[in-house]
Amino acid sequence: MSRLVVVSNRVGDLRNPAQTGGLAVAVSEAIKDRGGIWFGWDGNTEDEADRSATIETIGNVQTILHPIASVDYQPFYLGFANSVLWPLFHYRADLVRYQQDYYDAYMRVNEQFADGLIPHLRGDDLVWVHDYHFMPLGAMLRERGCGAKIGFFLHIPFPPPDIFAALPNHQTIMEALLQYDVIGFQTFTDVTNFRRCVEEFTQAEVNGERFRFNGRVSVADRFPIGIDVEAFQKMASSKAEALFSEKFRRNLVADKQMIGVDRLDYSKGIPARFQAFSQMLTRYPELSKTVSFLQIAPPSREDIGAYAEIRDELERLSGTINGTFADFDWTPIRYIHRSVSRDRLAALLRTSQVALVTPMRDGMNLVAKEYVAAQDPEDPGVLVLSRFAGAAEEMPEALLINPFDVDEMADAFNQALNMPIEERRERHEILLQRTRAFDVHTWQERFVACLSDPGAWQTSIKTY
Ligand code: GDG
Repeated sequence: MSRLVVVSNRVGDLRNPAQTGGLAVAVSEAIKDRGGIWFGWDGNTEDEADRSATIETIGNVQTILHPIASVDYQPFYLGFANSVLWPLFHYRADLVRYQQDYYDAYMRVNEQFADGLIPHLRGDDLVWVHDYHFMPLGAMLRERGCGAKIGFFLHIPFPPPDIFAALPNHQTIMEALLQYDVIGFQTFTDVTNFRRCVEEFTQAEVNGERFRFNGRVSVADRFPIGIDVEAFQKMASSKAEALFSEKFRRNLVADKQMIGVDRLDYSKGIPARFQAFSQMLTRYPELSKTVSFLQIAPPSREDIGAYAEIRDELERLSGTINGTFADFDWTPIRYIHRSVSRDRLAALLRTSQVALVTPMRDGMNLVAKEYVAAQDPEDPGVLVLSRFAGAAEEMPEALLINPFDVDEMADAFNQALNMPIEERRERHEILLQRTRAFDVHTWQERFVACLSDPGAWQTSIKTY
């Protein structure tokens, strides 16, 4: 069996099951299954003359942590990755803050990673590069003579050509992506957008989802990411009772709870969700004191202006809503701006009657899947899901909403709170089946199978 070499910006903490962030959670599960090397940034920006990579072995996984110079960190990570690519790929061209030196640092860090990784690679390895931080890495490994199979998986959406064209370096990035053997996305929409960008911005020969460019053939497909359903179910049900009875029921005056769990990010649609909750209380005054809304939103990328702004906005909105609707015995919104442990999170999802997953745009959204896994199948809660989350493609039995339409959301929240038990069970059963079918193990196995033999891979793309 070929060795798996995973590359991502952050290396997950394999000893800590409570980590936050979709990629770290999912890749940790995947690499523990198979073993191999996990190569990434060591999280350090201190400059020391003799700093070199730190190598550690944890079970069947070797982690190699590579430093990034502090002069590069800001323009690479906060700059190009998170102030250019992240907003652009989430269709927010208005938030892009492009600077040439951001791009230069992005390319420099990718070169350094290629230099750092190449001595560890063997010809028969399967190299699996993750996410927007490392789009050019595969091409740079090729330039250094790497003959191994190299695949790339994008965790976030891939935008259509009109948006992608706003990136001054779009052609270089497209050509670099075509140096991978496999280019994986979360959804059909992403694959289609990518194919359209190949057609518009490169000279590649296009044959369905196969592309030939500079003598190399690559294949693109969707590999929807999932969760470890059983592990999450276990976490949700073992702690649920204890937590619920001990802490929650005592404090909670309202009968029902709605929950949102998101890194504090503008792509997640939290302000519109707050507004829709407020609108729901105005439209359906009978719900007053019967429901409270718990929003958990741990801090994320706080050094970037757009993130500081959204934090201010949420504090203002939750204050205004509580000021308007609260009573002596009822707090409508509880907004928690810090990270909660993973088992507590699982228990909170289980004890909430409705989950609000309403991103404006999201690659997949694992919280939607975690909520489904956490439910008691006899008395399951209702998932309200944005049609712009990648998860919506596989989860049409959720209550799908348009996160730009606050009125529609308010009505859907009310519908979710009042949904009869038979309908809840029916919807949940199918959602759980599909969450199992597209779990994190399937995701990993399908990607690795495709990367092992890209020429023989049958793409799963439906015809539009
Ligand atoms: C990216 C893409 C894609 C959240 N708060 C806490 C906490 N979390 C955990 C959740 C979930 C993970 O973090 C978040 O994953 P998401 O998928 O929802 O979102 P992103 O972080 O934006 O992930 C996304 C994903 O990559 C995977 O490909 O689905 O579209 O944007 O697991 O439960 N965990 C703990 N405390 C918290 O307060 N312990």
